[in-house]
Amino acid sequence: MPSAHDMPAQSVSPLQPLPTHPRFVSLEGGEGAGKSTVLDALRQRLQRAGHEVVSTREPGGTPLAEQIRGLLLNVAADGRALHEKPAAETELLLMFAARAQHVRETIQPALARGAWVISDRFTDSSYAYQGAGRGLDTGLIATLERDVVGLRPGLTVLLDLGVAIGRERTRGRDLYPDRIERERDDFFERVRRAFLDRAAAEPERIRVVDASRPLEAVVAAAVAELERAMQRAEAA
Ligand code: Z5A
Repeated sequence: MPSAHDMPAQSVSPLQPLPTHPRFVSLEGGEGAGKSTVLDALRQRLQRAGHEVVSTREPGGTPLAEQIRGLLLNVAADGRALHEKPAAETELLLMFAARAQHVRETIQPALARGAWVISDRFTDSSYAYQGAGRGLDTGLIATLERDVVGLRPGLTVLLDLGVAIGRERTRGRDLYPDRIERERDDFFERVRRAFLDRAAAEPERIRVVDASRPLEAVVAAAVAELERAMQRAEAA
């Protein structure tokens, strides 16, 4: 009988079904799409209905994961790099190291006690940025997702926005953009395409909201998606 080492590596499809949780919501999209404002509106809608809500973000969401976020994104006060550029694989593994901690320390305990969790980004971002953006193998990302995370949100609101509009909205916000924001437009075009492809493959979970509209319209569309998710969670 062949040992595990003799066997071909198992390929995991990035679109394979994983368990979803009805009270777990993620927000995805490019920069300037309005995730911060939408997250706040979703949190308020849930709180009005009497729910406990944990709002969190990735990379981050625990003290250790926030430190990893700093390693991944921060630049020095004068805009210079703090260390050598991480290899794409390093970047991916640090994203998943932060996520492993986030899931175990923040997300799972909150879901277990009956709270709703809203996360500004989750694993779909790794497929989009490290997979499509950096060109890493999506089979590897799927393996990490299955073995390290093992959970998908019940609802992902994808705030879809053209790259140029996103840049325009965030222009002048930070003196120095973070390490990933410094990428070129073709990187962000690939990221956007990957998010839309994932939404087309999982239309029930990933709901696309046109984020080029006025903020009130974007918020209203996202809240409508949340209300459907609240009904599903009641029925579950
Ligand atoms: N990343 C990764 O590579 N892999 C991963 O697995 C994960 C993350 C989890 C950090 O994310 C980076 O990590 C991110 C992906 C990578 N890098 N990039 N680029 P982040 O979420 O912290 O960074 P971000 O996406 O760049 O955040 P953002 O630019 O702050 O986006 P936002 O929260 O969607 O934008 P906002 O702050 O709500 O809005 C920005 C401005 O636009 C603000 O002035 C708003 O008033 C304005 N705005 C927003 N919506 C509208 C509308 N509809 N009309 C007019 N003005 C608007």
